Amino acid sequence: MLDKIHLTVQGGRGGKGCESFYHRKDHKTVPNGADGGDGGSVIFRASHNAPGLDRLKLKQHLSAESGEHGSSENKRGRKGSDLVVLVPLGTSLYNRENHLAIRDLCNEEEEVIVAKGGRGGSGNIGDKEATSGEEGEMLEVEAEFRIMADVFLVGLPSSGKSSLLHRLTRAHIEGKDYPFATRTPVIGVYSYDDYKQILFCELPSLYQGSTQGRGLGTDFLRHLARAKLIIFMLDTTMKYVSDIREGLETLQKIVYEQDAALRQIPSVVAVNKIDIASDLGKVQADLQSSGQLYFLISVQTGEGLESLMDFIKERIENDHHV
Ligand SMILES: Nc1nc2c(ncn2[C@@H]2O[C@H](COP(=O)(O)OP(=O)(O)OP(=O)(O)O)[C@@H](O)[C@H]2O)c(=O)[nH]1
Ligand SMILES: [Mg+2]
Repeated sequence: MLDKIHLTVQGGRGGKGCESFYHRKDHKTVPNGADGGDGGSVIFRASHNAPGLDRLKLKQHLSAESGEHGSSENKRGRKGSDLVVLVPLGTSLYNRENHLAIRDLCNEEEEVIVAKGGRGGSGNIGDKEATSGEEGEMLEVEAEFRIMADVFLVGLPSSGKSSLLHRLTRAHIEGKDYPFATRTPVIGVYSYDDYKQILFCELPSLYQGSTQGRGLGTDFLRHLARAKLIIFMLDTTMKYVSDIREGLETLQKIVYEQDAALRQIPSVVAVNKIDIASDLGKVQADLQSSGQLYFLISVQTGEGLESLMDFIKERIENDHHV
């Protein structure tokens, strides 16, 4: 999935104002050229139904319709139609020239005018001078899509992220007995109390080699920017790390080195597979010395999941910063 694209967007040109005269019977000439129509604007609108940004990659130049020229006999030119570009919720737009953010489109139907159409020119009616229409705005835009989810699962290979997501959300994924099975982010919806929902997202696994581009790399961590809670997930098998502390440090180092601002996002640690732990005492001691909030769970037996979920619900329901 392509998550970042560059586009040139251009508002429509304003139509020309008309210069024309009406010859009255008394031989006087009266100006009757009308104004040109305004050019259409390019508008980006967030929609659940929008296809991915990939589709826009095919049309790198997006322009709205120009306004029609004015004509004689006071006939104004028609306004050019706006071009409405549908993008997925969670799309951020930036101006590539000055690197300023244009808007984060995070709500259904939210929209922003990115390139305004040019104003139509004046006609010579009323003895005005006839003018040509203005050019529409032209802008180089970067559109970046980041998944909108509440809770992100970030963890070691085969720690049980897919299994947890499957158990909580019945998303059509299954735990696989080989590492890095999840190659792209996966979303699942957890529904409870009849109408409440929490959106979970599993990101591909991380381990020490990820920062050197091994495994599946780290690019997908961009999606964490709008997370309300990050769950750092490990397990008791120690396949990829020598102990829990090292595992946790590895995960957090990779995530926070990618973007230091991610430290502001609340996080919690979940250590899975306690059903097969060989030394749970050591795991607990390591976690306690890390000073971080943690949960011991087994996705397989269900142990510890209720406490973890109570914590997550409480956290998400009380999250008031947008
Ligand atoms: N014993 C035990 N096995 C588990 C538990 N949870 C998951 N597993 C197994 O661990 C393996 C990996 O599980 P996944 O859910 O695919 O792990 P993941 O973190 O999504 O792994 P990748 O995305 O492939 O890196 C699977 O064979 C699961 O059946 C658990 O609580 N106990
Ligand atoms: Mg997985």
